[in-house]
Amino acid sequence: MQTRTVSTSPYKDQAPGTSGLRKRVGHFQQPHYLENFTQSIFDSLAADQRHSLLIGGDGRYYNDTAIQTILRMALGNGFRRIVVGQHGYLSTPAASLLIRKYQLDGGIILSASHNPGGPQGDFGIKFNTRNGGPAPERLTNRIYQLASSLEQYHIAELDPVPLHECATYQFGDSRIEIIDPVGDYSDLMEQLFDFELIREQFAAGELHIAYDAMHAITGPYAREIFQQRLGAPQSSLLNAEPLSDFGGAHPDPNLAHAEQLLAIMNQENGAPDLGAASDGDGDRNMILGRRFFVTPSDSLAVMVANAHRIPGYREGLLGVARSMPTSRAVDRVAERLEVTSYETPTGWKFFGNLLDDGRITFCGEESFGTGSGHIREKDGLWAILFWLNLLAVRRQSVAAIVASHWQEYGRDYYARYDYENIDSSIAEQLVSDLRGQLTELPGQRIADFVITRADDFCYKDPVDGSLSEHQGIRILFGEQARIVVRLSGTGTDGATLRLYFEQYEPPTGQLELPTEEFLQPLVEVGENLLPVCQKTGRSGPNVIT
Ligand code: VG1
Ligand code: CO
Repeated sequence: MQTRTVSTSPYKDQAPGTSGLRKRVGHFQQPHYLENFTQSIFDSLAADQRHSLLIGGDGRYYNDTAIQTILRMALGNGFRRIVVGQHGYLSTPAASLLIRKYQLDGGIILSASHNPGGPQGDFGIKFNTRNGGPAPERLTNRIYQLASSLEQYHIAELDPVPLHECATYQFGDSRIEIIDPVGDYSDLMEQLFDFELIREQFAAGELHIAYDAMHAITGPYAREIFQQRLGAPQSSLLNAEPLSDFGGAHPDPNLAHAEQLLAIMNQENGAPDLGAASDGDGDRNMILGRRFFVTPSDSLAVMVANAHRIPGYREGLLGVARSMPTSRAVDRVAERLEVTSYETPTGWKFFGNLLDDGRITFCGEESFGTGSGHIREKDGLWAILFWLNLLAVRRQSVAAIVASHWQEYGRDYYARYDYENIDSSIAEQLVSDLRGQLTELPGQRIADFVITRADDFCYKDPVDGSLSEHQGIRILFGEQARIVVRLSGTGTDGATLRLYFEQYEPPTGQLELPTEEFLQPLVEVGENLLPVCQKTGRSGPNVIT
């Protein structure tokens, strides 16, 4: 095996965002673009962390080509053990598990998550460290710095390695292992949840699920888990065949994009008990009951409140964490359970230290992300199995479980407004104008709301002391309500402005109103503070979740 060192010149735009480097496919196809970023990842690692590597992706367009390049570069950079998912497939949660289970130095996951795929779509690359979690900011900053001045990369001369069968190939001192991407993950799920109980209820026709893999990576996992191991009928799975363009759709499990599933769950008669979907790389989840949507923030709170009913979590909880824009519903449960609730910036990388340090058991984000200490990524199928297990134990509907939760803790009405692809300079101006008013806002009254606090969220990691500043603007209206404003770090076109609205209603209040109606006055306050429509000429957000 020959290795070549290739001269290159740096790209200045290789800054990882909330979850890795994401660009249009065409952008990645520029000469040396992928190679430069990959070399920068390798160069960012200490010498003793460059022995073993996991590689896989969500099967989107360009996955195959990129994997072959990264494989050759891993060999060219002296990695001794390289583990690859069969067909190049690995969901993000499975990748996290395998890094941990096989004690690898890290992993490269090829995915742009919920962004559309195909030749005109998006591609992405992220690096996870030894603990199985996304590279922390310290490392992503270093990767960016290295990429900005990179002059060469190393690559082995090699024919494409066949990925369609599980096999081992030896090249000099290095070994490439093509492994089953599904088995270990399914085994872990079987340890955490009561598969026997779910299987019995499926067999008796007492429990039904509709699961939409959205033509993304979780199809093969769902077949193994729901069909093979739990005995659900084939008809419970939708779009379970991974396609490189996700069938032309948006693999984003929310009310705007999972139309087919929504139609099934909204049927007058015969809808399944649980409707669920995952995103492109399998780390997100959406939970639906019959004509009922569970907000991800409520889902996290309900899961924490019911953890003692699930085999993997019977021993009790260490603590919980939520990203700052996630509603405060889980804080109420944590308080009742007398455990700490941490508030972190957006992005799973901030949960890693809390999990590693034994401070939390569960964590989640409003963006359809929920997870626990079983791995170091959010985990779509895990969350769905948790709910399935809960339905089997409580023998109640999703809606009834959530309603009883609200009756006990009150309800945090919640909505996120996304204004996608707006002119970057307008978006930045809007945010900086608001930032400029932060000191004068407290004490001001807008309609029925009095601002008690306004700040730019800054997080000090309690484990390593690192500081992350400017993580989003919080406008607090006492304990009653909150508006959060931040710019997305995962988009590939212009800027996406996110506005998060949340208002609390106590158990004695009105718990069953439509979210839109209940939040309308607060949304108007938002438009008053941040005149997005006025400044962009839009009539409203593109997506409301
Ligand atoms: C979005 C979500 C964030 C999530 C991130 C990655 O980031 O808001 O909560 O962690 O996507 O999820 P942003 O910066 O666009 O708001 V995934 O499934 O795309 O890895
Ligand atoms: Co994702």
